[in-house]
Amino acid sequence: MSTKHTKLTVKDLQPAAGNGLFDRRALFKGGAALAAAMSGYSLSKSAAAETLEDAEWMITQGREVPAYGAPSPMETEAVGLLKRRSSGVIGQRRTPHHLLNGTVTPSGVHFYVGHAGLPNVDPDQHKLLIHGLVRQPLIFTLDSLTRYPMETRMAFVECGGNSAPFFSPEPIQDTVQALHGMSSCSEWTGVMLSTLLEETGIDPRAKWYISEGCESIAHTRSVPLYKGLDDAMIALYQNGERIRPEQGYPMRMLLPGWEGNMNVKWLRRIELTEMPGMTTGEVRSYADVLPNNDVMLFNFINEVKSFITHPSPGFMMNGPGFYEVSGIAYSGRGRVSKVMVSADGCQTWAEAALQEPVLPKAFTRFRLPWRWDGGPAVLQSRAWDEADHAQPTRAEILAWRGQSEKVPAVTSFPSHHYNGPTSWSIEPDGEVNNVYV
Ligand SMILES: Nc1nc2c(c(=O)[nH]1)N[C@H]1C(S)=C(S)[C@@H](COP(=O)(O)O)O[C@H]1N2
Ligand SMILES: [Mo]
Repeated sequence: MSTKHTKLTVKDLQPAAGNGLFDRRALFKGGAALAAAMSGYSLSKSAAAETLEDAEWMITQGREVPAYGAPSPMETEAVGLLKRRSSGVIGQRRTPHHLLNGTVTPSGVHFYVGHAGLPNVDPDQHKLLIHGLVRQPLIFTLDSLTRYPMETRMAFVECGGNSAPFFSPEPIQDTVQALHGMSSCSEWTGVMLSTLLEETGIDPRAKWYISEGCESIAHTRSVPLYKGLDDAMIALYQNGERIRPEQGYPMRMLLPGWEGNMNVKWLRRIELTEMPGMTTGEVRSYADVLPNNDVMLFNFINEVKSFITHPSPGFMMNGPGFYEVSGIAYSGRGRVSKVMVSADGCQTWAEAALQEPVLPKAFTRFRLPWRWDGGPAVLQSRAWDEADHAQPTRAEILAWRGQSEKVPAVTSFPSHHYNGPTSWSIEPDGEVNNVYV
């Protein structure tokens, strides 16, 4: 064990909140010594006490290295959850947040939502047209786009339907993958839309633009032009390699922090307009009907959200002692500024450590040391962003979003834009459940 850590004992540490949460600074001071002190056992046994046994893989030749690598074949669990549409086409894949750590979603388990399967786009034939209220309509090939200056940034993409199970009157028992898995974060590289609009010029009457995909159903969404000139990107690369077919190969509209549905994949056409197109995605699927029957038509920003991934449903706690509580926070308005965690069902709170770098409109990993006493506990996180928006309580979001009687009974509860909290109960037998507090 490293000797550079100060030896800490439990009584040196100030609990920051009820039911065993410790000050976040303890993470940086204590390290492994802290874990050992809190769990009441030594993390590494002395070498004299036990010898390591030879395993099969230590005495045989290793297997061949694939030209394109894949996760360990032992990681059979770390796969996306698939959901089929009635047509038989896979319509969704969800990210297994409970099996991941850090802030980047591996491309192979980036969530996927589509309505007509994956088009087999030939990059040499694919073209992007920018037209409408521009001075000079232009057509770009992949090759011509690659000659423009590019930018790289981290950004999450989240479906407006993510986390909808939390509107259910009774908590739905499932993994964080099933409940929050339609949100993922990648490093994206591409050409800023503003760069291309400098080339085409903009007619002063243009206030919106419409993006269209090239798959059989030609998915279409309207975007206010100010977003297009701010941080919209024609993304060509994802986590360093060409964007995956599921994410829109060979190019997608990336709108950092804005509703997934607007991030049009397999992008082929951008039309500058005076008015929005009033497409299915904006007037039907992603419009929220409020209890007073008002309809929120243009609800673009993914508001601040957080959820705990470790521990979470599916985990079995392995006895009382030290655990790291950790999870993901993000906001479509910018950086996450603070995450508070409770272990006693919101009676007391401790501030979590935010893993640096904290980037705008990207996943932020939060962590907090916790000593579980073996009794019942309820973990919940709550995040704030730099625009000073707080994640609402469940009561607040239900009061505001509720259920209109005029909503056709697709589901018995609202199904989009839930950014309230998530609470996990820890049962004395070690089971983790979804609960409402
Ligand atoms: N062309 C096209 N773009 C699309 C879609 C689609 O079906 N076709 N689905 C949208 C929806 S509903 C979401 S949530 C996001 C999901 O992005 P991802 O699959 O890369 O995670 O893509 C959006 N862009
Ligand atoms: Mo979506």
